[in-house]
Amino acid sequence: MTEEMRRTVDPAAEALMDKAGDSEIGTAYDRHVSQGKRCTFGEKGVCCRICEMGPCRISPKNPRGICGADAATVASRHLIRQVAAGTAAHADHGHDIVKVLLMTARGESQGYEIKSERRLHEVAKEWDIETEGRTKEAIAEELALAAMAQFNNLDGEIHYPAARAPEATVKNWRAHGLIPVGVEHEIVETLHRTHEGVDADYVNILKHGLRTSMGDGWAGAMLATDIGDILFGTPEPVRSEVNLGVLKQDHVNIVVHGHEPTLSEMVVAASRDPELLELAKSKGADGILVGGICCTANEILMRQGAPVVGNFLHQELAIATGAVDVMLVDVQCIIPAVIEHAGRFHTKVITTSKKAHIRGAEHVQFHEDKAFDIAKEIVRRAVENYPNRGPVDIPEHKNDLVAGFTVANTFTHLGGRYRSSFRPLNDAIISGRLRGVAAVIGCNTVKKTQDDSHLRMVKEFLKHDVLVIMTGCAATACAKVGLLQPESAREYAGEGLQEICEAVGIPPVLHFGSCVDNSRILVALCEMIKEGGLGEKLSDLPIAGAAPEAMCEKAIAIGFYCVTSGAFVNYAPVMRIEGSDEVVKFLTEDVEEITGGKFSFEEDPVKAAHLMMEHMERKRADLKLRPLMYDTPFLKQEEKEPAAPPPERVMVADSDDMEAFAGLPPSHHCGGKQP
Ligand code: NFS
Repeated sequence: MTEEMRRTVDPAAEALMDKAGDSEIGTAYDRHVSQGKRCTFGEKGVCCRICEMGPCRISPKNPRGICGADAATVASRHLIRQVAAGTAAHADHGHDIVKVLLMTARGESQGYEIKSERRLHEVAKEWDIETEGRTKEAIAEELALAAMAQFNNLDGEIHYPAARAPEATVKNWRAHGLIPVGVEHEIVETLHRTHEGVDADYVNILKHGLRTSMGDGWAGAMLATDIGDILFGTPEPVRSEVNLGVLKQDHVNIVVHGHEPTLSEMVVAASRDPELLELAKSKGADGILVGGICCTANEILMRQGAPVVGNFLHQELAIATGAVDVMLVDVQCIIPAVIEHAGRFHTKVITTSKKAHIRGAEHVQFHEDKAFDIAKEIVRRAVENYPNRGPVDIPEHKNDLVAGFTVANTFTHLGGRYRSSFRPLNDAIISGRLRGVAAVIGCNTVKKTQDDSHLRMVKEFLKHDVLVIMTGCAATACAKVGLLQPESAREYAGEGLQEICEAVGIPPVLHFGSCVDNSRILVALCEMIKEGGLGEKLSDLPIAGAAPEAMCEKAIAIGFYCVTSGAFVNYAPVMRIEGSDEVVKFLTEDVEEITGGKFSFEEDPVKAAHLMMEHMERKRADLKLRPLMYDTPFLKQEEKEPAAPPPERVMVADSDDMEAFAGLPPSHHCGGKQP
């Protein structure tokens, strides 16, 4: 089968795609093409690689593996291993930030301080930590130790679910045993349960996946956000710029790429060091620019207003500008191919984490007790590399954006009152001005046209009076076309949403930060229930979530904890589960009985938006809310949708091994397109 697909809708990316592709390694899209058609068993989640007697390939002809495991057992085991890996990534990130707080409280770190004492006090109170008459260091030390224990607790419950979620939701979680005892315990148990010869009941396996993912959203990620806010300051709305055009020809350009704010915050500070600025001048540069790629970009954007160079699929393209003097990476979403691209230009790739070396990169080991010195050393290497640049090719494209929204600041300034309250949001939903809220999050993937699904889905929501909250690469995609500016409400939003945006002074698309900041969205939902009028459980809310261009295991874990928290989540491309009807049915139907949330796997972003809005309508009806003030009926699933944008590139995939899989239904009710 030949699949034609345009690679990107971003003109800046388009401008560099061929230049980056014209190399031995090519771009991720080129490598996607040369990988050809993937093994259908792997793609559908029924290639079992758990034990050494296999691998076993489950099909209608061979419905059992050597051990007797069926398709549901195989697919669910592999899936929850992915959930565990995604949870581990966010947990390890959270753990490292907690460690910096502990070291800072004890005076053992370098360059860090407790920037938000207010947030420290707020969080400490939630943890029943005495604040009266104590130094911020003493409070921070106690909080850090309590937070640290969340990771390796062996009994009880992680702290945040009961502390923050509505009572009725907590009761339901407890009834189904869905609150982790500790983050690491559930990850370890996932690996044990899915080991050869242990858990073989797909329902029991998937329920453990739900529980494990809670250690991400309601512990690892939530701690990363809270402790990050304490250490680096709570974000406030901030203006900045986005896309490859933010790189500057006459500046030293440092691109920070990865996830953890601990190093990138220091690099931003070091880039302002007078001695280094002087050195840059002596090399002929007008200044030092620090821009970000991937979620680290969102961290320094939210708190420092640093420009965003791009999202996941921009990492190779940024190097192809020839203007990146150092690409500094820590952990996650860093593709090893950047090394080959850097080799064609003067760019130095510097790895900094003991967990993430890449052969061919320079390695500067990061240590929290020497953080500022290390950051300065890295900035110095960038400055010294500036004179080595060859021809530079920076696309002109960039756009303005507003970011920095949080639970505390989004609805603070309404009606002259300066206190955080979700009343305006709840009233807007109850009165029918807003249909609901959609969280659109997650990655870019070569299986989709870069940014296209994010943009089409979000525009569909705006048109139909749905307020959109975004994080991660999804937020960057929408920022690139100007959707994160207040002015975009006039162009894209329905009347009701426009009224809200004008009254509150917010864009129709709110940037809530990096992927760990999806925890801010969970807390916002809790606040909506607390505010009253929208039900008792998180699953009562007329809200939905989506990851329309999902790529990594973290996105699977996020999807899982959102569904466990009661949300309807559209996840595309479909997870590797289609080899088992039972697993698909559990995730798209049966799980709703347990958590109130469920998945859909619709590939078309506009149709997916319709499914999500249908869900909001059902919740509105259950809550007996007024009809929408400005009714803008959306097309139903079965109605014809406008065609996708015209194909420009040819992506080839053959279907040779489809026959080997003959007998399995080609497409399940999850709407996934089959190879
Ligand atoms: Ni999150 Fe995937 Fe990566 Fe961030 Fe971007 S790809 S799930 S958005 S950078 S983690």
